[in-house]
Amino acid sequence: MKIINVGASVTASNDRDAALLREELRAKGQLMVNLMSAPGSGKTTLLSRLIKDMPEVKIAVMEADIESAVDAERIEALGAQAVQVHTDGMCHMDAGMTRASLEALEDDGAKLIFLENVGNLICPAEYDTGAGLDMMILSVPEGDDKPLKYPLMFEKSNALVITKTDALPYFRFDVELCAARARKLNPAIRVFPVSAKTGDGMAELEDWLRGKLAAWQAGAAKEA
Ligand SMILES: Nc1nc2c(ncn2[C@@H]2O[C@H](COP(=O)(O)OP(=O)(O)OP(=O)(O)O)[C@@H](O)[C@H]2O)c(=O)[nH]1
Ligand SMILES: [Mg+2]
Repeated sequence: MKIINVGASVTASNDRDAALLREELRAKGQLMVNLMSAPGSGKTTLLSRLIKDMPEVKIAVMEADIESAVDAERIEALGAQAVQVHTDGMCHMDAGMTRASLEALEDDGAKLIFLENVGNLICPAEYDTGAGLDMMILSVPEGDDKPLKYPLMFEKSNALVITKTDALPYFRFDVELCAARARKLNPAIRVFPVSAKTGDGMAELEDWLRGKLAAWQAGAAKEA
């Protein structure tokens, strides 16, 4: 009886597709940000706030969900281009699915493109989407122990946004302890405590994103 594990070859082929996609986007000066979190952590609310707060940066959004178009409708209502992506039951996006989603976006000059990944703290971290930045959200009601229980997403993310800080009085959540747990897994991770509801802490996150976009585009210009 032969038993073979084909998981590694699927991952390797996805990694190649993702690397190619990333270079194509870089050549066009487009920074794609893969936004991951558990369901309901506040991804669409955070994106809505970024679109309102950063009018000088043209933003487009790909909303990946198993069903419905409610998130894309929320983004379009703000005047930004959005495409709703249905994953046919899958709990993550891979590089091929992301390329197909990007092709559905019209080229309206957007330089910052967010992929709101499927709400799930586990599977999305396992697949490289081709994004230039990986960003995750952990919200205060979820608890500060999540880096201990779901380490992979914290290891893979460039930034951790701790959101719903306006709810800190009602939950046992130690922001410093959570940040320390995340940094133990990933010393380079940037941590941004914010409330997308009140706007608290959003300016720091927005400045970081502006800096990352400028660096991404400068890298592309240098290579051209
Ligand atoms: N108090 C508070 N509530 C928030 C904040 N951000 C989001 N919420 C609420 O959290 C709930 C879920 O927010 P969404 O932005 O839809 O979350 P999501 O991660 O996009 O959800 P899915 O796409 O379904 O995974 C909504 O009721 C929001 O109003 C925040 O900063 N503070
Ligand atoms: Mg959403």
